[in-house]
Amino acid sequence: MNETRRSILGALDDGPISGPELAEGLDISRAAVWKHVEELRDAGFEIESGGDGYVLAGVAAYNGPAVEYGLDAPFTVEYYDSIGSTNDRARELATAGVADVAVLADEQIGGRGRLDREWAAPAGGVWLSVVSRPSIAPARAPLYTLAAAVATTRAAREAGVDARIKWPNDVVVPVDDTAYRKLAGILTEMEGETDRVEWLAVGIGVNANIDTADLPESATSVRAEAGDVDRRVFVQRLLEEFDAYRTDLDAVVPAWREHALTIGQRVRVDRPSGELVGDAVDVTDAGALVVETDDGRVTVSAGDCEHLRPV
Ligand code: BT5
Repeated sequence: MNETRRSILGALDDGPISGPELAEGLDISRAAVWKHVEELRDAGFEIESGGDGYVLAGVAAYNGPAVEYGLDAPFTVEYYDSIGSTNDRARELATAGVADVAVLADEQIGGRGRLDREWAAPAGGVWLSVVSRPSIAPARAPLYTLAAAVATTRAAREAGVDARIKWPNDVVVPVDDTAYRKLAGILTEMEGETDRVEWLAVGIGVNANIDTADLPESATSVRAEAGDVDRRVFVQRLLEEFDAYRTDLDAVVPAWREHALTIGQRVRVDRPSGELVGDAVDVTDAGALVVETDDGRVTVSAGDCEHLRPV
């Protein structure tokens, strides 16, 4: 956001404040104050002018400045009404050297899941990709995916949804003991060398204010579970939680376990090296799933996991 407009919003926080006071405080003309206020109004900030001056009555918009305003995390937000994939844009920014940017869109027309699967991303969802440049070893990178799952789960639970985590990257809502519907998915992409991550782009897709008719059959949405959510506040909470965990990676797995649906379930895991069936018993400190099989314990660091009915 433009620095002057950010300062005006800051002053309005402690408001009401008059136009002349704003002009003097920011060392700009009264006409310039008026112009900035109009632009903020156009961006969805409900600025009222009364006898005592300007007051910020609310923020109705869902866009970059609106999400940045009041956000307690160090991200700038790049917003699109429609984009191919926020992860593609995040990769571009990451390759150009940018850090701590969140790319946000109302709709994606080329949304991607893992392994180039399609991701349905109609208008009304939360489609978000966050670029970080952490100094961590690549082996710790999966913790970023788990951190995103925890952050998404927390934001969804605050919105009234019974969200749980299915290893490694799905946020789901249980239907019964073994069945679930997918609320959100996470796609982490990275660049790095053997001992150092250069950047991580964590893509988070949440079916927020969407009818389930517009989603794959196995999906659910915040709308279907709990009614529509204020996406601006939802994204802020998600980014704040994600930031808290990415800066405290040791706290990620304990928080993940708290919300995990997978531990204790009979699972089938599809790995690059073959299929595995057994009981999921734990998640390691690095985020790998520990499965008790007929042939002993196996630790799986990546794969697709399906919860099975108990035998
Ligand atoms: C994922 O892949 O779950 C990762 C999804 C990541 C999406 C975000 S949105 C922001 C960012 N930009 C992108 O382009 N992507 C990221 P995976 O585990 O492979 O699951 C994909 C499977 O989920 C598909 O094959 C469908 O079966 C199902 N699916 C597709 N769209 C869905 C949706 N909106 N809700 C629930 N399930 C969906």
